[in-house]
Amino acid sequence: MKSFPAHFTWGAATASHQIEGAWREDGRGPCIWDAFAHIPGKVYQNQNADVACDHYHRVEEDVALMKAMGLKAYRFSFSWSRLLPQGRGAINEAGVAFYNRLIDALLANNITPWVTLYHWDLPLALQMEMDGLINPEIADHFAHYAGICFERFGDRVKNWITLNEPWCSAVLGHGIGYFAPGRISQTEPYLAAHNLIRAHAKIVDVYRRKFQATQKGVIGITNNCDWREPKTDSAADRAAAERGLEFFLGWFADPIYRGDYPDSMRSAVGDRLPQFSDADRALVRGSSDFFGLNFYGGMLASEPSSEVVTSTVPTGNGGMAADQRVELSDDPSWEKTDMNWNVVPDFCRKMLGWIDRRYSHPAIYITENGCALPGEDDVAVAINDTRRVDFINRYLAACHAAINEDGVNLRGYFVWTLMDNFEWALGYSKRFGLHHVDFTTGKRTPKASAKWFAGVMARNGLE
Ligand code: PNW
Repeated sequence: MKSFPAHFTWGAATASHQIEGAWREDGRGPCIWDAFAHIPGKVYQNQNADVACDHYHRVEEDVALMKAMGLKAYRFSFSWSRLLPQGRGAINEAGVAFYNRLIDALLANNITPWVTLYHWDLPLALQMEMDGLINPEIADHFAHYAGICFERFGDRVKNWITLNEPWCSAVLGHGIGYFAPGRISQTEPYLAAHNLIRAHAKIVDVYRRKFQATQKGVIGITNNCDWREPKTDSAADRAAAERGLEFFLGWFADPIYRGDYPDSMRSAVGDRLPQFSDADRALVRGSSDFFGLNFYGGMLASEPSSEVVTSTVPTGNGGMAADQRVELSDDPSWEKTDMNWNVVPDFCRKMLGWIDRRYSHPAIYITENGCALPGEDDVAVAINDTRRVDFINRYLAACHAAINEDGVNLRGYFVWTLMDNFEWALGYSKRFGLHHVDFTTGKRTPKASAKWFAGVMARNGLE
């Protein structure tokens, strides 16, 4: 048996926009993903999250699913425009009541809530009135919204994540237009990223100054990164892999843990990369109590053989490809998920080691890991998801090795995701859930992986 440390956090994750539905009920305001999904051609088969898993009307049932599998922690996000329909101004008390019901139900069942304040569903009013994330003033609106959340929920919520995957908001939302708000630019991703980092720091500052001493919680940020493995042992390919990691994770984590963007980005991006003011730098540096990581896969990296052009499809998660100049490829022997993402558990261990070294041994939580598998529309196929069990088992074995052999301070692991849901631009066509959802009837059915993961949590280890 591979045992995990005592007090290791075991959980599952979701996000408001992907599960809640009830998009115009009880005073919820529209968000940028509502607007984006309603533009024909932006989402697979013009699907949208108007209903999604209808979690808004099924909270008690969904907490019962968690209880049935012995879930210890549940990571979910608040819909900003359900709490503040215009992003600022009046509070929607019906939205507060909804999250109170959810939080109280979790606590009544001994499930620890982990709340993400922002998982991509920016209130549409803030996009229309002030251009959303590319306006520096957005950071103050984030801080104001967060302060209301701490005030209303911080007596019971002790684990806060400011932002989910700002890389996606920057690159997919403002670089290639694949995600809301659908903008295409070589400049705006750096502005959006910069303002998100500033927003994160301002949120943490509010928490630390006004709430942390009395509420006694922790607060951090979740970033995503795919591993970059040098394709050959050449110095050029090793440098390309390192540059790839700096453009992916260093972009967001270096300012927080080291005080500025990586040098490789400064030299490649030049004037398009914003500077931190002294005041901002002071707030940003040290602004995370833990290191949240969403880990899904990786690719081989090499020095490009010719000029790199930027494409508008998210192949290989290249991100700002022309600036970073890294050629990405797959090893043909790799198994792939339904997302076409590579199944590379060894790379999870390498990623954890890289973070451990570069950022001086932080407490790390894997806040998402999981896989979409083909054929799971059919519930009979979905309930026999032995490939998902194998996937999670292998990634957890890699985590176990990182902890025990490499000394990495990994404190928890959340599966993405509790149940099949709205997978952004891919609509309902990709299923990551531990539970199958029939999107016609709303019926939830546990997959084999839910039962297997229940055992892992119960014994705090792998058999
Ligand atoms: C993460 N890409 O997102 C998110 O945090 C989840 O909301 C999402 O459902 C999950 O992973 C599975 O996709 C990503 O195309 C979505 O590069 C897409 C990409 C990266 C991350």
